[in-house]
Amino acid sequence: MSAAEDRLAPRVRALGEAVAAAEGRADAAVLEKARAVLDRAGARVAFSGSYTVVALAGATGSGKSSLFNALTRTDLARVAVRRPTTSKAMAVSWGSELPHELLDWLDVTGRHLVPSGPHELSDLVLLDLPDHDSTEVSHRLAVDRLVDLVDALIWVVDPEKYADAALHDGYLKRLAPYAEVMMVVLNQSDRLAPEELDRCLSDLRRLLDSEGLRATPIMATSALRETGVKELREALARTVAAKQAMVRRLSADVGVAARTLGDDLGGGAVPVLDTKLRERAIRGLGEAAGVPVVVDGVRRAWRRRGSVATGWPFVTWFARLRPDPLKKLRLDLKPGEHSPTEVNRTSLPKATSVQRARAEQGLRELADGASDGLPRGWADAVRLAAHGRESLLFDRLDAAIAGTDLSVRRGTWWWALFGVVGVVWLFSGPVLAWLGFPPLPQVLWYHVPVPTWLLVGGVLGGVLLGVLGRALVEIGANGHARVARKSLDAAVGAVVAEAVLDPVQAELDRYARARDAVRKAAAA
Ligand SMILES: Nc1nc2c(ncn2[C@@H]2O[C@H](COP(=O)(O)OP(=O)(O)OP(=O)(O)O)[C@@H](O)[C@H]2O)c(=O)[nH]1
Ligand SMILES: [Mg+2]
Repeated sequence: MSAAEDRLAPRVRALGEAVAAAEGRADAAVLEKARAVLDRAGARVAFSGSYTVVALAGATGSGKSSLFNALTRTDLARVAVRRPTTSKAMAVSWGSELPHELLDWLDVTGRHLVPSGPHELSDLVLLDLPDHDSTEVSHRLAVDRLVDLVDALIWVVDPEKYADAALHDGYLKRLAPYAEVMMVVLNQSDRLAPEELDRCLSDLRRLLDSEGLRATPIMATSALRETGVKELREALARTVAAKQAMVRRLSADVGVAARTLGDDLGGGAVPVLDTKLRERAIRGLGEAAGVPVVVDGVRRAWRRRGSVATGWPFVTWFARLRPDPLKKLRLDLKPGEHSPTEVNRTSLPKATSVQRARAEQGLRELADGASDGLPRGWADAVRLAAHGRESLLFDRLDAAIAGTDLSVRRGTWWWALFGVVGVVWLFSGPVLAWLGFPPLPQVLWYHVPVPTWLLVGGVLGGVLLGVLGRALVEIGANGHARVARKSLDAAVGAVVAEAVLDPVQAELDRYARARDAVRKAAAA
């Protein structure tokens, strides 16, 4: 097995991967052509990979059928002065039996077997094609179809029409990637003087070179006089013996398809969904879903619960009258407070049109950033990935917020301490009196009786305790708001990742995969 043959299978696989990845994103016609190459490669290898299929193609009257007869030493092909003569492709196969499956795939019904002797051609299927420049559309279609399928092509030209645009612009230029599996034969050489023939051949060579066909050999023949026919048969025998034509042809097919798909994929850097883009999307969607409202609710709830627990009892009665901000949002409910049949949902205000517009703007920015420089089909796919789950996004964000532990249900240990100290402080006097302690002896301190000091101290101490408690509660409220913000950001982040960022990343990965596969498929 040759190196080219070794490389063909992985390259065909890579092209298959690239096509699968680019499905629905790359240009439909480009994908269609690549799929045709994949089908062709699979079928060609399956049907008699040991045969080499060579076709004689060219303008009408160049002498294809005459050369076909000369090469096969038969008169199977009809040769005539009337133009065009050949209307259907005909095949001759050398060997002991006809490769029917291969000929069925080629859709060539006229088929003949030429028994091959020890010094004859074998494993060769030679086709005589109709004219490519025909007035008959069916001829041109048959030629185009078979030019795409055969392993090697012999272009038969004559001294008048060897430079015709129909041949060069219609076929040869675009077939430059197949230069190695083509040959150009200047037939009817008997009609030229030796120096004219030399001039024609060098003119033809120059033309082919300018068209990227340096690797395509040229020969001169006369089917009429049988000059050059032996050399052409030997060249064919070498092509068949090398068993390279099929692989080279398919390899060129894969290369052309991969490069065309590669051009469609573009060559810029694959966009990266960086932290900045991710964070901006999470923040924007979190804000639209009400995270700041909840964080503020946590701060206010902590303040309210803290002052209820630490304040002076008669102050706390008023505080208790105000509804708990989190309960109002149906957040931070105790297990029993959820209706068992109800989905856990917040009563956060519905996103306003401004918030929604900002969320959409965030998604758009994300999609634009993540599709920067991508070809249109891929940019559309990235946009679709970013917006695809948009209709469910707010419900899922709401559920994520409802499910976040805001850690404000439990108070903190020093609230109890403040409560106890406050109550003891408040009731110590009456309790002492009620217990019937003997009145203390009149003691003066700085000319003021000690009980007065105690009363003033008690009042001031209570106020101080209240101020201290409030300051500590405020610090706690801000701290808890920060913690809640973190938990909420994480919950929102998880939803945004799953519904927006992951699908976008998957699309970028798919693009990178297509680019990578196409590069592997193109590497001959
Ligand atoms: N002088 C000369 N005439 C030739 C040669 N080869 C073919 N002819 C003549 O050219 C005419 C066309 O030959 P064909 O073999 O039918 O040409 P073709 O390319 O098969 O033409 P289509 O089937 O119409 O595409 C016939 O009259 C042949 O006799 C040659 O080498 N020298
Ligand atoms: Mg013919």
